[in-house]
Amino acid sequence: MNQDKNKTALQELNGIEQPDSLSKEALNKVLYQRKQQPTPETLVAQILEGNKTALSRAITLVESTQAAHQEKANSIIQSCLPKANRSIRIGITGVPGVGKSTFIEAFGKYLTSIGKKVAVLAIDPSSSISHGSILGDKTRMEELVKDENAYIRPSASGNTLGGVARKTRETIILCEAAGFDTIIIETVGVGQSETAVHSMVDFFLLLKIAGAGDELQGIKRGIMEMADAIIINKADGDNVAKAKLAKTEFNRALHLFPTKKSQWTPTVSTCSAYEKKGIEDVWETITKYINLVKDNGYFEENRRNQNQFWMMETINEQLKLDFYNHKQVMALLEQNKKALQNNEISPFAAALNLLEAYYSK
Ligand SMILES: Nc1nc2c(ncn2[C@@H]2O[C@H](COP(=O)(O)OP(=O)(O)OP(=O)(O)O)[C@@H](O)[C@H]2O)c(=O)[nH]1
Ligand SMILES: [Mg+2]
Repeated sequence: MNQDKNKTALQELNGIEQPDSLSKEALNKVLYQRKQQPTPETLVAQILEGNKTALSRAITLVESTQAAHQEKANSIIQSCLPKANRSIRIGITGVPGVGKSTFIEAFGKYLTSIGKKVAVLAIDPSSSISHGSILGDKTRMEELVKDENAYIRPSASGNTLGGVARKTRETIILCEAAGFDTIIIETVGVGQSETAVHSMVDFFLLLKIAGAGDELQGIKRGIMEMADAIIINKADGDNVAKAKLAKTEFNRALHLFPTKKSQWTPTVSTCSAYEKKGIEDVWETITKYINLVKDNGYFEENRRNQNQFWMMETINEQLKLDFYNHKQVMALLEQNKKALQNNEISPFAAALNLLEAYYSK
C-alpha cells in the first residue's frame, strides 16, 4: 500500500523509466531552424522576387519588439525602399458588420482578375485584446486567401495605435517591394484608427449601409470629410430602394463640405459585396481619382506630407515612451499627481518637476 496518502497512481514513479525533461530531438530541431533563419540580405532578395513566405517573415520581424529583430527589420526596409512607393494605397473603413471583409473579398478578386496584385492589411485597435476578426476574415475572404496574386496579413497588435500604425506603414513598404501594386488597408470605424489609416493612403473609402432614413445620424463629421468615396453596401434584395435613398441623402450632405485640397469631389455609390454588384464602379472611381491627382500634383504632395507626418509621429511616440519609462519619472509621477490633487502644487510646476527629473538623467 502506498505510504503517502496524497499520492495518486499517476504519480507512482517506481519502475517506470522517465523521459528526459527536454527531448534532444526537439531541441536539435529548434537549434537547426534558428541557424536556418535567413539573413536580411536573403530575405530582401526573396521579397523582391515576390516570395510571400519571405514577405511574411520580414513582416514578423517588423512586428517584433525584440531589439535584434528591429535591427534586422530596419535594414530590410532600408533595402526595400527603392522598390517601394509604386502602388495605389486604398483605405477602407466602416462600422463592424457593414461588410468590409465581404467587400474586400469581392473587390480584391475583381482586381486580381484584371491583373493587379493585391495586398490586404488591417489596423484594428481592438486586436491586441481580442485578436481582431482574423477568424472571421479567413472565412469571409475564402477566395482571396487562395489567390496567388493576393496577400492577406491580419492586423499587427500593439499597445498604442501609433505603434501599430508605424508597423503597418513599414509593412506597406515591404508589400510594395514584393510587387503588390494595390494595397488595401482596412480598419474598423472606431476610435482614432481611421485618422491613422487616412494618413497612409491615397484614397479613402467609407463603407455604409442604408438605415431607416437617418443615414447621417451617428456618423462622425471627420470621417465624412476624409472620405473620397462613400459606398452604400448591401444594396440587394429588399434593400435596393433604401440604398438608393441613402445615396441621395449622402450626396446632398457631401455638398455642404468645402472643396478638398485634392480638387476631387467625393462620390456616393451603392454596391452589393454579396452579389458582387457595383464593384467595378468602385475601381473606376478610384482610377479617375488617381488620374486627377497625378495630373494636378496632389498625389505626390500628399505622399510627401504623409511621410513628414509619420516622421514627426514616430519622434513623438518614441519621446513619450522614453519619458514615461524613465525610472525617476515613473517614481515621481504618482507623487506629483497626489500633490496636484491636494492643491499643493500647480500643474505647471508638477510638469516641470517631472521634466527636470527626466533631463537630469
Ligand atoms: N445582403 C448582404 N449582406 C452582406 C453584404 N456584404 C456583407 N454582408 C453580410 O454582412 C455580415 C457582415 O459582413 P462582414 O464582411 O463580416 O463585415 P465587416 O465589416 O468585415 O465586419 P467586422 O469584421 O466585424 O468589422 C455578414 O453576414 C455578411 O454576409 C451584402 O452586400 N449584402
Ligand atoms: Mg471584417
